[in-house]
Amino acid sequence: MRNLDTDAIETFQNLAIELPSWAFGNSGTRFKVFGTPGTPRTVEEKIADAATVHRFTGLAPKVALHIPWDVVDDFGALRSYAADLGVDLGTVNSNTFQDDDYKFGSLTHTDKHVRQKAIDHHIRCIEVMNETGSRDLKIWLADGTNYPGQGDIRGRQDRLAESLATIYQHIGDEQRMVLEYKFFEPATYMTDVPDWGTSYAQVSALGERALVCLDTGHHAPGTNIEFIVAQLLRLGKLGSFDFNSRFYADDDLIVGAADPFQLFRIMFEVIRGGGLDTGSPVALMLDQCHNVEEKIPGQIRSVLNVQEMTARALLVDTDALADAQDTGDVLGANAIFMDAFYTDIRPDLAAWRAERGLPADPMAAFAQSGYQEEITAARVGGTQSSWGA
Ligand code: LRH
Ligand code: MN
Ligand code: MN
Repeated sequence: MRNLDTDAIETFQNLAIELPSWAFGNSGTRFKVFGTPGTPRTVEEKIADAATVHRFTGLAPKVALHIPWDVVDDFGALRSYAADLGVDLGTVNSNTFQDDDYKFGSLTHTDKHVRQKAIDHHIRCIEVMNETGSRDLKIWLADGTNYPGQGDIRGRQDRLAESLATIYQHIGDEQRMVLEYKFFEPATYMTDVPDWGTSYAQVSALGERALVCLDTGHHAPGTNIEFIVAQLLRLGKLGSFDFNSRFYADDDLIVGAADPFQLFRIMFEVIRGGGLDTGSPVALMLDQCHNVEEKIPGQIRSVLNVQEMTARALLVDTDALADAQDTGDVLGANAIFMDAFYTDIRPDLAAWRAERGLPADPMAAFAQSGYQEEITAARVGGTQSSWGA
């Protein structure tokens, strides 16, 4: 690959992206969820579609589950089913946001019975992880308040800390817990884990197998996300990413669609901080929904975007950059950075794939493969899965 030395090539080859099962189901806005021909009706069908993305790109060897959206009788059998299709089951996402009992919170609730119910759900998720062979439990909470005075901010943090500590005791030696933050939605005044600092404070109190999850759509507009990436890597507390992109809110759009330069800057810091080194603890996951576009190509496009910006970030001449930075050459340093970003590496990536027996153009190869037509014909009857089921 052009201009990449051996180390950079090794880093590049380490790229592996986990796909969210829910990206293959129908999703929409609060106004309408559109059905799409061929949409999976079962967890198995979602996994088959995720495995297809991996087959065409070689980039997506794991599928993340969301519990209870992806509940099956036998998770061990699901693991074997996935393995037969060439993928592993990845992060298990807990869900304490779709139950009437959680109206005023889950792990932070004032009622200890509701807190216990939410804790028990997480313990069930850890049992699922034991069966699926998953390493990570990802916790995102919808907990928060809508009006000033509605809840005791401090008391909610204390209850959160206590609930998390109880769950953490069940995390196995080879397992980890990642805590995802989001500064808004569904709560409107404050959320209980609004930012990386809160997540960092909470997980730091637990132990080394508790880490922060950074969802790129969960910040205030204008936030310098790559700075947070650099800081968390520096602190050894960046556990995982939920990649997506956004124009306005938590839009869950294709990663790199809204702002490819931001994705480049993030990948530069990931690489700089060792996040793509062999054995790195950073899990790269997508958390996206495809409302109006086709889902499988939507996921193919997404992983290719991450690959492309990773390759471009690896093109940065870091020695020259360090020199320019050290000598106060502001414009020189910026030019070195931008040169890499502006380099069109797509022909090199196509050649790279072809050399490895992958389609040079995965989007075109998928379109010509007949897979979409096959699932459209086969998946009739039953209920299509959607975000939330
Ligand atoms: C919340 C979130 C979280 C959920 C997912 C469906 O906005 O990013 O990761 O698990 O969406
Ligand atoms: Mn997320
Ligand atoms: Mn989100």
